[in-house]
Amino acid sequence: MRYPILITLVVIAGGIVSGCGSGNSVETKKEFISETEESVKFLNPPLIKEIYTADPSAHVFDGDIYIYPSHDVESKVEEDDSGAQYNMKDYFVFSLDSVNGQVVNHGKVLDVSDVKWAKRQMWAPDAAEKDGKYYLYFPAKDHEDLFRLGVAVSDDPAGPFLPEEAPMKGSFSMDPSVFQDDDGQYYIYWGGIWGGQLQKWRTGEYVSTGDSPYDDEPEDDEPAIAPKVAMLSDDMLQFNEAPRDIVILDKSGNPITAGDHERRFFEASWMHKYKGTYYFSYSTGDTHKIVYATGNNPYGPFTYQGVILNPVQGWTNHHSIVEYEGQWYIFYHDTELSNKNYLRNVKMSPLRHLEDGSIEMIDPIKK
Ligand code: FUB
Repeated sequence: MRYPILITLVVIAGGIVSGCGSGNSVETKKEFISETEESVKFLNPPLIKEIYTADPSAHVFDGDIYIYPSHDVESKVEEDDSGAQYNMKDYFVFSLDSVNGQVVNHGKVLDVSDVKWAKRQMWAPDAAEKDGKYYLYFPAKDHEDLFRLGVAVSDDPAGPFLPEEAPMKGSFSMDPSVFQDDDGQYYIYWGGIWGGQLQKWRTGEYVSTGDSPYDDEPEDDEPAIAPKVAMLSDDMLQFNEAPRDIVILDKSGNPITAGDHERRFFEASWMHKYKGTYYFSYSTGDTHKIVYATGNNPYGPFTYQGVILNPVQGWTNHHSIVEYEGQWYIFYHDTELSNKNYLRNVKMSPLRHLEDGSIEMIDPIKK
């Protein structure tokens, strides 16, 4: 397959649409690479080529690496500020039995038509294992067009997954990810601003003062919107407590502010633990980076540390971090195969924790 050979540095001042919004009414001007130039070399090749995949959540189950991605499709839905063009309808599961092994496609494991409460937009999922059962956590818009979090259950990491009748009680927004601490307790992290609707839940209820996803954000000098965390119930199907805010601080101990687009939380929460430290990583959205903050417990607060993954090709950046046979890896996506923001492909790369506890920054594009 051949792709247009040009590089386009797109200024986000209007009309460029992300997974979770567009820049239409946003003042910030940031560049991202939307198409491939001949001189550009990608650090890693796509793992999956037969369908478009994004937002890869990777886990090691039964000694194999399982990948739970979004399944991007061309859906003819018009692009809008809330990311309607990310109109995914189902989930597929993939696995590898070694790092350079063949990727096995286990096929479709859940379809939106099987989920009573869900209407559209099956965005970034994650999975967890407990006592031999596997749980797929996924966001979708309900029949009132509000994002909720759902759970589906299987006896096999490769699915298929049977969805619960209703979304998780009290759930809202999107991008769930589940972390198991060393004591066996599970925590769910989630949220995403703009098209992910998190800014409209600031009071604990859905309050929308306008149709734009950019309404309802704090002022630039106020603390940024916080991602959420809750302990999971023993049966893995519900929150075991009221959602808590994750506070992200700068190194002086001040909350990262809403106007600090280089560092504030946008979407794509992920938690991993290394040598007793909790690493909370996330996407900065309109500045296109995966960054991280560290803390000494699963709830935080977390102190901002730096960039893990520089911008990929395409608007969205979304990742997971997993240890496999003593080596850490980051799974992420870009748009190498399609040159379209909403048709992405999953990749993986080794990730290194340095002696001082920091993470070595990865540049996914070699210029
Ligand atoms: O795939 C749809 C959305 O795009 C995800 O939920 C976001 O994290 C972004 O990658």
